[in-house]
Amino acid sequence: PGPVVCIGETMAALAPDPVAPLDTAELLRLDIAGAESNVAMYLADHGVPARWVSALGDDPFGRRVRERIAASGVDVSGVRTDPARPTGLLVKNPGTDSTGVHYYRTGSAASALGPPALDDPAVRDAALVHLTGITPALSASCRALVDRALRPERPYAVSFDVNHRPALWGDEPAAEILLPLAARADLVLVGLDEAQVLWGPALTSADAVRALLPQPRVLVVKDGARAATAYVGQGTYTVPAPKVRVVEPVGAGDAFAGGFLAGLLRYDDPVRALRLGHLTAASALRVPADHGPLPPPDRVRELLSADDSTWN
Ligand code: KDG
Repeated sequence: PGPVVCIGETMAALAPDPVAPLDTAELLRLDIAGAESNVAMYLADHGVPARWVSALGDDPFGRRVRERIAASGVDVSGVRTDPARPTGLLVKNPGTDSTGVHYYRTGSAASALGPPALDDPAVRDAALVHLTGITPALSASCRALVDRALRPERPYAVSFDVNHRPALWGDEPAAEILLPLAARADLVLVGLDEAQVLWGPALTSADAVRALLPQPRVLVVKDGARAATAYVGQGTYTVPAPKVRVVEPVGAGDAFAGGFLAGLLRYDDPVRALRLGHLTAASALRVPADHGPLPPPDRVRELLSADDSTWN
């Protein structure tokens, strides 16, 4: 089979180090941030061939993003350089309860992506295309790209992480646009909290989300630090999340997606896929950056085949 092709924007990211609010921070660390390339990097960590398709500016941030992702073992041959537009930038503002994000990405190279990106040979041989709800928020052309990737006659399967980013667009347009897109995907990942924000407080259980989204063959509903439930065909599988000492949560959803997809592709077993999702998310939760190191392969194998009582 072809690679998993992850399409979406990745930016340069600045975050205060040591952690402090931007009002008082003196030093900022330069990193990269992008949901879809995070998924590609975690897939590569798990040995699954992954390709990231996007556009970057012809600037130092763009070169840094490309090199960092390539160094993680992801194929970046389908990433275009746009000489007319800059690479986007994200700045993190740590607060007492949560981390705020400030985007400087309007008019970025990736925001000019559109449906023609899907005609690139880098996409045409995909076994699976991974998209997120960030992309339709970026521009009309990006929304058209996602819409076209989900056309019924597509030659690849599509996984879609709802990934609602309130800082990019309001809850209302997001709710209206993301639900029909998710309904057309083969595999959907969504947080229970995010489903409630988007589609109503009555969605208090994974089953309620499945009732709202009965179409995708695979639906994964993540209930934060508690558990994740996968609906696969007629089956329902719930796996509790391991306890983790959280350093910084951003990137954990992408890590979960990378682990889950790798598990499903490798083992065709929803429970192992959910476990690999949780284990990979834990790697992101333990570090300040979006991408953290996986446990050693022996430990991963041991946890995947543990019985239910030792798993948690
Ligand atoms: O999923 C983590 C992302 O939120 C982060 O890396 C930046 O892609 C990003 C976005 O658009 O918020």
